[in-house]
Amino acid sequence: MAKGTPMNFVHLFEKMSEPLGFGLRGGGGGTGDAMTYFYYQDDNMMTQALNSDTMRQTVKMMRGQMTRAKEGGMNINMVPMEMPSSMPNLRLVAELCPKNVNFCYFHPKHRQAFVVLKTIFEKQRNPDEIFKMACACRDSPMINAQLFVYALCSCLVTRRDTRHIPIPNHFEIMPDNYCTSDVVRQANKMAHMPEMPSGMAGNKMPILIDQNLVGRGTDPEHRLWYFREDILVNSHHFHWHIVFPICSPRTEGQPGYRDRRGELFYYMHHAMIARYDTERLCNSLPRTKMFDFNSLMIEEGYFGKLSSENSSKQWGTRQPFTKLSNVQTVGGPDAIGIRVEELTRWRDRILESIDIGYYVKLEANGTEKRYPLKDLKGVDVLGDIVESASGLTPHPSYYGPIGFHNMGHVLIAGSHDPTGKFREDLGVMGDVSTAMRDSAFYRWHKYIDHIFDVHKRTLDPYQLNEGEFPLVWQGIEVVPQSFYVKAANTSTRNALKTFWDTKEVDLARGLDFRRSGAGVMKTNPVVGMFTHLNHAPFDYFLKIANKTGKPQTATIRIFMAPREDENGEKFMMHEQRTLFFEMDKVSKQLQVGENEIRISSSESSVTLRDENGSSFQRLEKLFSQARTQTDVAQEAQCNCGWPQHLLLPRGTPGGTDYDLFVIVTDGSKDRVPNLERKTGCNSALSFCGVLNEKYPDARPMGYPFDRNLYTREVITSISDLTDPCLVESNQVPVSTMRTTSATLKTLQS
Ligand SMILES: [Cu+2]
Repeated sequence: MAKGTPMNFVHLFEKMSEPLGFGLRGGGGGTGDAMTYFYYQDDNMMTQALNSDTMRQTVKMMRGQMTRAKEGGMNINMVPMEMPSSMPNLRLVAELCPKNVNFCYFHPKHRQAFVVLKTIFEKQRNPDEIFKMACACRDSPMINAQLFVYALCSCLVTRRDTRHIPIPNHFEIMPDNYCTSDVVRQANKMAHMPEMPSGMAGNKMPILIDQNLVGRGTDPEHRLWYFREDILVNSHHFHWHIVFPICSPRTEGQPGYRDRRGELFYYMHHAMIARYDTERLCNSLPRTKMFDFNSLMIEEGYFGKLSSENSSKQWGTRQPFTKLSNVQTVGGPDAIGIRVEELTRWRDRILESIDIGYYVKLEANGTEKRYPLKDLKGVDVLGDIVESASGLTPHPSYYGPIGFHNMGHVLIAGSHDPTGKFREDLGVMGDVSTAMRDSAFYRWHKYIDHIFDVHKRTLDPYQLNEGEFPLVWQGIEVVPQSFYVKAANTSTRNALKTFWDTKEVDLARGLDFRRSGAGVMKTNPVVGMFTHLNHAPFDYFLKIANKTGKPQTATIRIFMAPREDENGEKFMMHEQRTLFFEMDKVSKQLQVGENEIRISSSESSVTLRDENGSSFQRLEKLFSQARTQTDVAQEAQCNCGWPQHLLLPRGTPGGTDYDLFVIVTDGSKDRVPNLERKTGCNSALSFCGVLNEKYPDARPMGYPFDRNLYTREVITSISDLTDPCLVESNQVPVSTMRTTSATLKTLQS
């Protein structure tokens, strides 16, 4: 019987442009481990799934070959593909997002297709039924392969009964969304080369994924290439959006409901902007300018050199100083029609709602009602209004049925060919896995963040001892001067080091179906190597005095921000507040008296625990070693989390000062009732929450920097309170990067 086991699901994501019956899948566990072969149980299903005679012949031939190989003693898992009990009509999906176009998550029609397909998967009764449906859809001439990946991933990570199923790295499933076209071409070539005898590196040297090549040093903006083009930054953004999809229901208790989703949209994106601005400052660049609604101009250009394997077309590019105009493409059923005027109208309504402190909701009976925005839940509703999709926004026609934020993405993504005259594809701003490569992303999100800040400024500032969330916890204090950081194997306090590092990824799992003779039996890895920023791991140390006379549970919240602005002036508190980004949040038991605390940077609440955790190879290894399916689930990650290697900003060769801030709050008040701690998904809690559970912190996200602080007497500047933390960078200049990578390559061979 067709089984929806984690391993079978993982193999569905391999070689997306190749029909399932074309060859073996998996096999990364080790020599002799079972590989998987999917076969059609009846010819009728195959006829529906594959629309060409050649494909059907190939699949039949392969099935014979695999059966003989298994009889000959080869360790092959034969997995049948069965027809689902009822097969939906997929024509609507095909019309909204045809099979061979480049799927873009923000494209209004593609998003509708995503919702339809995800709903089809969601309606299935159990994992086995989802698996059957996924097999029937995957190769269908009606289903776009990229869309399939988004919809199935999103279904698997949001359902309760599939939370044990790990999702492989998106950059391995679709490397063409993360690597330039020349890398993909080289990888394809390499996949077809014969294996060399062991000991001869020859043609299996890693392919250099050089993201630095998207621009030149003559453009100051290019200094930030290592941040924007980082593979894990972009895959984090993809995973966040599929964990919190646009079609989540608004009502608590409904399947797929995500607690405080709108607020997390604000908070996670706010943290990315604060982090990016911090990175800009240490690269001698001013903070990002927000999108200008008067000029409608995007000053920065972007030429990403990405092309889509699925559509065989380049992603759209954009000249500097491109002015936004209406995107009204003509042609196929997936044509777009949106106007700048609508964008400004929705923006005005959102800002007006914030000013008057009420939002408008369209009730089920068709009447409109006002609800307060100036309360604790306001930011959550505002997040849904701003990001928005018709199911989430309280009033689709008033605040925009496709959403203010989403619409900005499309207008920017279509700005290079707004009428479709040149049949250009959307630019990278059109999709969640590519948008962060483009400077325009930060400009647009700075505006989005500004809207939330306008709202947050309408709320009462946090005060020392009064209000709902006082800053002081009576009887508990961080011992003065006791808080510092120290890198491993050093004795210097508050001095951290960053450096360039490299990471390898397997590109073979996402390559197309032209397998070589040997490749039919087994796909050998094609290793790509990319350069990224990294830092020496470090620990936070602090002492907390508990004078309450009884043990307590504390939440320790650690934040970091740049100390000086672009002119070298020390930030005033009201400005620096928005630049603080979370470094960690941990719960600790406090005994009576003084408590010495040590927290490791590698277990940060904002980062992925293990950056290699969800590679196909790693998952296969886990499957082959695991005694039960749950073993895998406990190890598996959801890939939602900021990359650990970008936890720290780059700093400068001479060192840059940062402010590190810690606040300790009462854990008994931060605790969320009925939180189930068992989770199959070991994501970064602060940015991704716990799957299908309450967000694990009762305070507003970003506390205490999300609102103004009561500043009259005590806290005029955070830097008066803390020792600065110096981040030193011993990186080589960017111009010698290629040499560095080449040296590493030689060392490895
Ligand atoms: Cu986003």
